[in-house]
Amino acid sequence: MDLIQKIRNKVRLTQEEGEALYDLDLYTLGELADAIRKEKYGNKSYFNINRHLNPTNVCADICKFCAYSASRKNPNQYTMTHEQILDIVKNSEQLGAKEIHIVSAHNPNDGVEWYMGAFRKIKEQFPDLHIKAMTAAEIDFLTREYGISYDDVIDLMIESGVDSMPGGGAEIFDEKVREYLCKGKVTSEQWIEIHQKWHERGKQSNATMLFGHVETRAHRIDHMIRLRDLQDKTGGFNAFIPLVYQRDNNFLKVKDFPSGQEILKTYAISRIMLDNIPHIKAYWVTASVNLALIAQEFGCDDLDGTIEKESIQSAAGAASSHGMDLNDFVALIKNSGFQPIERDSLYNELKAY
Ligand code: V47
Repeated sequence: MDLIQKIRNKVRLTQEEGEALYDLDLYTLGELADAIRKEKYGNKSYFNINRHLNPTNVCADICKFCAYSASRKNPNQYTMTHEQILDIVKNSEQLGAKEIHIVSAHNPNDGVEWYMGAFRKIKEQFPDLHIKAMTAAEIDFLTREYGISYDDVIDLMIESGVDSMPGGGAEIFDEKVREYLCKGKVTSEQWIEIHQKWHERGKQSNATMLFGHVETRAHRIDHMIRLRDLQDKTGGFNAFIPLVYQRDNNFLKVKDFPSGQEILKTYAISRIMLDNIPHIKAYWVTASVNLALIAQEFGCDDLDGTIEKESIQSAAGAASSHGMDLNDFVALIKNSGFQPIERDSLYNELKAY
């Protein structure tokens, strides 16, 4: 059976076949991915009303691609107090946010309680708000810094009100590339182990892949297959989010950035390879809004959310520091031919626009 026939017949693809997908032309790939997307979701395009909150940029780890953490390129350190965090959350909740997505740098100064206390206080004051917080990289950092186990941190997160985990810190799983990008941070095996533990507690999470820097296409396929293997065991991933590398203000030297075509191919291939992860997210922050809207026709069914403010990718050049107006977002999705569906963080449908 040839590759295209296999995809139409829903036969699972191998590493070699995944790599060969990149040799197909963009429109063929788009059609194949779009057919899968349409069968699952028809014309629906999901988003949520959320707020990204990044409470500290003080980081004990050094990732070459990161422009967010305080360093000699970004000397402006900050760490929010719980009161400052609560003020932001209160304001976002009043503006309609249903999810608060909290990702911090790996701050060695404030202890586990600074992280957990913030979650507890948010949950006490805003019990209906979904807290998506703590990447596997942050969890690993806390265990290294404070000598506690993954299980302990995960149990503390649940006790403190964290509802789901974001997909950050995955970067690229290939060990050599990972060592070059972010030596010393959570390893690929550990990232997988942490998500497995989280899923085993009946909880859901997302998974990202940072691409468009020094990795090869084969590394991307390998990354997807490692996630697919875990998903076979646990079923706990909601969404896969290919993050397009943003190039400004960091320490990674990259010559060739991916073209729009390469980005769209990667979205479509994600949809085809990840036959067991329900949602593929075109994260408009790193793809650009225009390309994210087109990505809806290349296998993506989710655009993340209105975000309100974002500090990690915008530090590296993304135009996301002030999020997106809800009415504009809805109009853009509609005008691109899709039906905007506001969802909650676990993909229950809340409102069709
Ligand atoms: O893991 C850092 C990435 C991630 C850069 O789970 C960069 O729904 C591009 O994980 N260029 C954090 N990316 C953000 C994240 C995320 C975003 C949206 C939705 C979800 C979700 C998760 O940001 C990090 C890292 O891979 N990042 N620097 C950069 N220069």
